[in-house]
Amino acid sequence: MKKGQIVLGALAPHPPHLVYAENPAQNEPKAECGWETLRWGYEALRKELEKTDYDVIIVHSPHWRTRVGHHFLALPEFKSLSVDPIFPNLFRFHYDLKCDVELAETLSLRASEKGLETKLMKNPDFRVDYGTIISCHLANPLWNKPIVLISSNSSFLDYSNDYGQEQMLKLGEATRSAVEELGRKALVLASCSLSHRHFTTESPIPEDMSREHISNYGNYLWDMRLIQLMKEGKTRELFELIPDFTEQTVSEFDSGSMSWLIGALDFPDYPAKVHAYGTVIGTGNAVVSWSESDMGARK
Ligand code: 2X7
Ligand code: FE2
Repeated sequence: MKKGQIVLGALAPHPPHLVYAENPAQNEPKAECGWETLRWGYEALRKELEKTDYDVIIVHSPHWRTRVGHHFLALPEFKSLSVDPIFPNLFRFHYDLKCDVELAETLSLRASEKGLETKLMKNPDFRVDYGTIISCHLANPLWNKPIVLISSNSSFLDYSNDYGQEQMLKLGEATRSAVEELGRKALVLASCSLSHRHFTTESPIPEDMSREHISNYGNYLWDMRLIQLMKEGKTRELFELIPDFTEQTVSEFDSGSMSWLIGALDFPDYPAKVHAYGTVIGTGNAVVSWSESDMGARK
């Protein structure tokens, strides 16, 4: 069997507003428009994916939090209604998701060999979180690729940033080895925002873009600093900054999604493609990709 490979990795944020504004048939609430910059960024990512040969999506989501260990969806299909608990007015999405169980099991095994606590989720009634659904839908609205979903373990919060970072690097390495071992061509998605201070009230028309902006200048500067490092291919510096960034901007990076992505891609040193930066209810979000072809272009 040919050795597998991660063919593209992306920072793929999941504000429910983006799916709401796209009006897919699966989502009950309907919008007029909204958050175009980010949606056009996802459009650019999808164009890139059209040219990319991949057979599975591996996603790490901040909204499937597990207290003990790293969990993996491990049944062939999950079908239900996913509702955002904060924005049920924007996101009630009927999903039907297929899983790559063999890859999930191998990933879990490789992670436990590295000393990580792991568990396979085999409850058929398990409801998949909105973070997963949104990132997967925006990257691949056809839903024609199987998914491996990884939970976010709360090691950053329960132990320390250093411990969390160490765990996520191991999980990233385990992800890469499982993909290589099974000969998969994988798209990996870190489903998270950048800065995460948000407004506590919503405008009467959620998609009224005259009300949308970053929550504060400090968070904006932090977001730009991180994006600059991505553009310069400086993922080691980025990795080192994650604890400070997370603390200052209450970022979802405390879920480990971004650290896992960097680990899975083995600290890419080539420039990332920044498809978009935009705000959603005051949070900072960027659609960014690292692809095998970008790396090839530089070598
Ligand atoms: O979960 C989210 C998020 N990460 C960003 C913005 C708005 C809502 O939900
Ligand atoms: Fe979120």
